[in-house]
Amino acid sequence: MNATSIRLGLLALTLAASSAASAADCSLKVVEGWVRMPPAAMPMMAGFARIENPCAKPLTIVGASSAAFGEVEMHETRVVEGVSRMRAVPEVRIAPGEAAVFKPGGLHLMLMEPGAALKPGSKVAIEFATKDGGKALGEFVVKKAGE
Ligand SMILES: [Cu+2]
Repeated sequence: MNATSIRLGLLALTLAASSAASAADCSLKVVEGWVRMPPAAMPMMAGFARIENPCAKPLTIVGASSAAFGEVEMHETRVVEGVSRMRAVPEVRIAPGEAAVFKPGGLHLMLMEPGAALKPGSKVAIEFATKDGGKALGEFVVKKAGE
């Protein structure tokens, strides 16, 4: 092996390392997060947010979790034959430069088994996991229903 091939080998290694780092640096951005507090104490509540994908590749949310809740699921509300129903959504794929909007009447986070009693104005953190092993943390403000 001569000196030139060693240098080329090092250059290739450096390039591979830097592209891996930039891929890991890019993750979903969670904005405008809020939790809807039900009018009466309930074992579950709903969370909403806008989740943006600023990365160059599609990202797929495969789950969410929070220390404030026993379990977090992704759900979608749909009106079927005049009746509003919701179903669990195992994955949400977001194209590069696009956003998934979790909002009342559509996609939402189902927040089960709240731990401490939540008060309007308090904040909870919810973390999203993507298929590529990435994570994104979002801040959610608790609001009263109807606000
Ligand atoms: Cu639901």
